[in-house]
Amino acid sequence: MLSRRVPFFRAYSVALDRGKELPLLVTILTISSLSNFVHLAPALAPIYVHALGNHLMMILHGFFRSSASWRVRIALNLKGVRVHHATHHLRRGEHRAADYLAINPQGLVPALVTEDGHVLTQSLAIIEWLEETIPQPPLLPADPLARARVRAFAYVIACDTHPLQNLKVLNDVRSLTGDEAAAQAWARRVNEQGLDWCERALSGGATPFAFGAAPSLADICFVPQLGNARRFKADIARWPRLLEIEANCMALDAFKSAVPENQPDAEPA
Ligand SMILES: N[C@@H](CCC(=O)N[C@@H](CS)C(=O)NCC(=O)O)C(=O)O
Repeated sequence: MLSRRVPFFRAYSVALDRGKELPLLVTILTISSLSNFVHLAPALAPIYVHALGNHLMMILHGFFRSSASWRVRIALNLKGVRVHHATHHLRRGEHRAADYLAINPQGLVPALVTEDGHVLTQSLAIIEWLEETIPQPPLLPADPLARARVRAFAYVIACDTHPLQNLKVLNDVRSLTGDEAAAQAWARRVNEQGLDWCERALSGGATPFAFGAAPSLADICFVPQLGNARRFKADIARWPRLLEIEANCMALDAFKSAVPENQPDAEPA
């Protein structure tokens, strides 16, 4: 990648990861360097354009493998919102660094920084904020009963499944048992229990997506969780209806470009 090879680009990407003030500084320095080194103008112009563009963009703090970040990436894509990605490597503990705790004191990803600097945390709160500020296409049905059903399905994943298998819980299981195999088995079982319920809730349905003809908050939540289930080597064949809906989701660019492998910080499997 350019940013790995060229020191200036590297400095620029680091600046982007720190927030909005540093990129502005870089922009100003770039403009002043243009007046001194006019011959560099064509090479520096893309940085200038990128930096200015970045000021008009929200920043999504996340991690490629984080399924809560993945939910927000899908919702942003469905709403047609482009963001700058600031990444924090969870295994290296970067989400517990002081500069990230200043953004989200809970030390979890995702966090979304709006164009005017407001910080939003908790994936479902972020998605509901997007829904309220950019209503089209809707991620929740209009009917209150139907909305409650979609939300209940999403909460099975976001409240009753994912929190039991996130990194800090698995680290606790590891330290309590001293046994990596036990931690992996725990994560697999939690995923199987949550997704078994999702399968039961949707089996017998014939719609392309979980709750109808278009993707909703329900699909946004269960698709990344299926990704976790695969990572923890769950027996995914037990969820034929979820797999069928997942295939329909993956036919959409919004879902395809949100997968961990397609993120700027992705690592080989
Ligand atoms: N309920 C939160 C969960 C956020 C969460 O647990 N994020 C994980 C990544 S998917 C994380 O940051 N884990 C770091 C850790 O457990 O130390 C949400 O939906 O945003």
